[in-house]
This record gives sequence, C-alpha cells and structure tokens, in this order.
Amino acid sequence: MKICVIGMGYIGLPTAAVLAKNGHEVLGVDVKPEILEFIKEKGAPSEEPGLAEFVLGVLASGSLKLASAPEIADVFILCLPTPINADKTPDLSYVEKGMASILTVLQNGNMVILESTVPPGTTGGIVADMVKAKGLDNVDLAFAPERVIPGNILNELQNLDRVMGGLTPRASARAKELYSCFVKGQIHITDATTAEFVKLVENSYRDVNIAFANELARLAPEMGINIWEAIDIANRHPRVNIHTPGPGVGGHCIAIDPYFIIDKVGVEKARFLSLARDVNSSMPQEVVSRLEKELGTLAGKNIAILGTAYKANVGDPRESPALDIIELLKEAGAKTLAHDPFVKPANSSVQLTSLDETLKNADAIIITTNHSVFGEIEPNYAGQLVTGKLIFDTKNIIKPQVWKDAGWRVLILGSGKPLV
Ligand code: SAJ
Repeated sequence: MKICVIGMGYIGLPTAAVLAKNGHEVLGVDVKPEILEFIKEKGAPSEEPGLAEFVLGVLASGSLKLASAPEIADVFILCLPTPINADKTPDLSYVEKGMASILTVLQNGNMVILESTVPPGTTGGIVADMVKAKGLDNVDLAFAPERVIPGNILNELQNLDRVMGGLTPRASARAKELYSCFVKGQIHITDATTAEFVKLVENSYRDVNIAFANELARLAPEMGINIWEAIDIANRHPRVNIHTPGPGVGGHCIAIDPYFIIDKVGVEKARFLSLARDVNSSMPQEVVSRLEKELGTLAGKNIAILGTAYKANVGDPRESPALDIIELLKEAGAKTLAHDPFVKPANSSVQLTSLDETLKNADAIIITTNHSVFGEIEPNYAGQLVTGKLIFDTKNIIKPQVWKDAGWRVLILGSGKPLV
C-alpha cells in the first residue's frame, strides 16, 4: 500500500520506517525542511537506540521517501504533537493543520488513522467533520495511539499490544490489518472514543501512582522512614506496584495527558486526576524548600544541578522538573550550574557545563535525574571540587553510606531514616 505518515517526530519517523521495512511504499511528511534534511543525512534527530541506522536502511532501499507535503495515497497516518496551552486546555492545532494538508489529496476509499494523543471524541468529532466538510463520504477513520517509551521505541513499537478504534467495524478491521504487518503484540479493537480514553488513562494511571509515591515521600521523613526502602518492600507483595517518587513528572506525555480528561469533564469531576497533577507539580518546590531548610538560606549559594533530562539515560529535557528547580533556586537568590551528559547543548534551554565545572565551588549538589553515571560519581573526587559537602539525591541513585563515610551531609528525597 501507499502510505503517507504525517509528522516525522519521535513516533512518526519510526512508524514510517517499520511500515517501509514491511513492504509498504511510505512517504514521510514534515512541514519543517530542516527535519527532513537531518533525517536524510543522519537518519534520526533523536538519540533513540538503533533508529538512525534503521531509518537510513529504508531510505537507501527506496521504500521510505520524504516530502514536505502529502501525496495521493491509500492510507494517511497522523503522528503530530498535541500539546497543552498555558491554561491547560488541549492544543489540537497541529492535528487540524495536518488534516487540512491531507484533505488536499484525500479520496473516497482511503483510510485516515490518528495516532496523536487527543481528548475523547476527537476522531469522531473534529477529524470526521473535516472529512465530511470536504464532501467525502467513504473514508475509513480510526484512532490507533502510540504507546512506546522513549529509549526503547523500536522494540516497543513492534512488540507491545496495541489498542485501535475505528468509527466503523470496517475501519477497525482495516487498521488492524495494516498494523499487523509489524505489530507482534495483540491488537485490541474497540470504538474510537474508548481507544482515545484508554491512551489517556494509561498515562493518567502512571501520574496518579507517581503522585501517591510522592505523597508518601513527603510524609515518610516525619516518621523517620526511608520511603525507597518502604516502597521496595511493599512492592514485594504480588498485588502492589507503587511507582517511584522524585522531583516531579517530566516529559511530554504523563504530565500532560491527564489534562485532556480534566478539560473534558471539569476539575470538580476529575478530582483525583487534578489532585495528582497538583501533587506532582509541587515536587520541585518541595525539593527547593528542603534544601533551603538545610542551608539556612539559598541567597548567594552555588548549587550544582546534576541532570536536566526528564528521565534516566535519555537526552530529552522537555518539561523536566530539573528546569523548574533551577528557576525556583534562582528566584531564591541562588546561582546554579547544570550538567547533563545526555542533553545536547542545542536542545537545552539552560546552559550546560562539564561535571567538574558544575561541581566547582558548589555549596550543594542536587541530583535531579537518575542517569546511571551519576551513581558512579566518586564522593572523594567531588569533595575536592565543591565548597560545601552537601548532596541531595532526589532519585535515590547514590550509595548514601559511602558519601556519608567520605564526610558528606547526605539528603535523600523521602528519607528521614538516619544513616549509621
Ligand atoms: N517518573 C517518576 N516515577 C516513576 C516513573 C516515572 O517520577 O515511577 C517520572 C520520570 O522521571 C519522568 C516522568 O515520570 O519525569 C515520565 O516518565 P515515564 O518513563 O513514566 O514516561 P514517558 O513520558 O517517557 O512515556 C510515557 C509512557 N507511558 C506509560 O508507561 C503508561 C509511554 O509508554 C507512552 O507511550 C508515552 O508516555 C507517551 O507518549 O504517551
């Protein structure tokens, strides 16, 4: 089949590439020419393991081509961003623009599949209305959300189960048949609105669970408990799966998707989801207040921030709680230097420095991302660079006793249990 994938971002590009690898003639479309140039030259703009080589392979074979506008095809797949506005309402403008571009070439008999995360009712609403307004009455429409985790995209794209919902049984069957060419997991068919809801619920589940962990992390020190130890033991129970606390929830999915439900039904009705968002959003302030208590004042203090990526071992700093922590520290009069070995300076809104430069003359270190390499920093080495030997680990990645034995004051988020 001839397939146009609209949006060559972190989902569209790998999706286009696996479809091309599995026998389809694929056109990858993006409105940004610099992205297309980058893909042609280097395969992938992100650091996603294995992706660049995979994309370069299908480009070389000719089964994947790139263009700045859609062309006539059998299937159109939209993989466009759906961020939230400043007032936390969904911004569907990219999807609307993508649909408008498809409509210039769309014909009866085609199929349109939406992968972008959207509020329940979008496929049957905005998307169907745009197709109808164009005068087409025989286009199959389906919602098939992506579920892959950055850092393991190529594997999860092919091996995870998928959920899909067509507006008609025929649309569902067509979508399932298409994705079956590369999805080895099961494909679960439902209606489009349920599929849209399922996607939001998956990420909201994680947000609520993390909020629970963060709430426990706030309470545990009052009782002299180390929450990491307590959660680890509780999770040995076969029916308990508490997530891990931290400085907040970053990335462009989990911290955003609950708002798509909250916006739909209102804060009063989505009480649990709203509360979870509030708890997780308050964590950067929690971290800064804890440090301020320890240092007396933050004014004039040099604080070394380790990790600006939103999570471990990836280079993506979007919505990272570390950035909020840096802002709050600055507001309190502190000076900050930040180090992240994964984040490229070109993608960073804050200036990044080397590890040594960041630690030099610091009054305190905060570990804000659990990159594995941060667990290997030598306390004696760091001790020669800093002014004040205070380390605050918000991700439980260091060995606290080793640091304490090397003469450091050690704070662990969520722990009030004294080190021996
Ligand atoms: N986090 C915690 N505690 C945890 C787990 C995560 O504080 O126990 C924090 C992380 O540090 C990070 C944030 O949450 O700041 C989100 O990280 P993540 O690894 O949980 O999720 P994402 O945003 O990278 O990817 C999620 C995934 N959703 C689920 O696992 C249900 C992924 O499968 C989705 O495809 C993706 O969102 C998406 O695009 O929606």
